[in-house]
Amino acid sequence: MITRIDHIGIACRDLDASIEFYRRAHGFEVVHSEVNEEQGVREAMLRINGTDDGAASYLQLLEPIRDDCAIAKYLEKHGEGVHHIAFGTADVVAATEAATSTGIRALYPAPRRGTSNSSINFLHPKDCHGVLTELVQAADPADAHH
Ligand code: CMX
Ligand code: CO
Repeated sequence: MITRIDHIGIACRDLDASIEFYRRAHGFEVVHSEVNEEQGVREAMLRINGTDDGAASYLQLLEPIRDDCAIAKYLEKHGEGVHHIAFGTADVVAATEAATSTGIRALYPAPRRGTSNSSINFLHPKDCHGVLTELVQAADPADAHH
C-alpha cells in the first residue's frame, strides 16, 4: 500500500545552485545530502511536510556525477526539470508486485539502495503515462529519512 508522496525528484545541472534557488524562493532547507554511486548522483533532500503515515515529503535535488547515469542522460535530452515522482510505502516489494501484476514493468528485479539506505524500485515511464515512478521503503521502523 502506498501511503505518501515521499519525494519529487528534480534533475539539476548544479546542485548547489538549485539548493540556493529553493532556499531563496521558498525557504526550504537541506535536511540530508549524500552521493549515491550506484545511481550516479549527488543529491540533497529538502523536507516539505510531514505525512499522516508518520513520515514526510521531500524534494530530491539530483546532480549527475558521471555522464552515463540516468540523470545525465535526462539533462542532455530534456534539460533541468521534474524527473520522477516517488511514492512511499512500508513494503516496496509488495507495492512493486501490485504494480507489475497489472502489467507495468519494474526496472529492477529486486529493490536497490536509495536515499538514507531506503529500498527503492522504479516503474517504467512508458507504462505509467509518461511518469517515471519510484517506490520507496524507508530504512528504519520510524519510516523517515535521516
Ligand atoms: N520521465 C518520463 N519519461 C522518461 C524519463 C523520465 N524521467 N526518462 C526517460 N523517459 C522516456 C524518454 O523520453 C524516452 O521516450 P521516447 O522514446 O518517447 O523519446 C524513453 O523514456 C526512453 O528514454 P531514454 O532517454 O532512452 O532513457 P533510458 O531508456 O536509457 O532510461 C529509464 C530511462 C527510466 C529506464 C532510466 O532513467 C532509469 O533507469 N531510471 C531509474 C533510475 C533513476 O532514475 N535514477 C536517478 C534517481 C535516483 C533516486 O531517485 O534516488
Ligand atoms: Co528519487
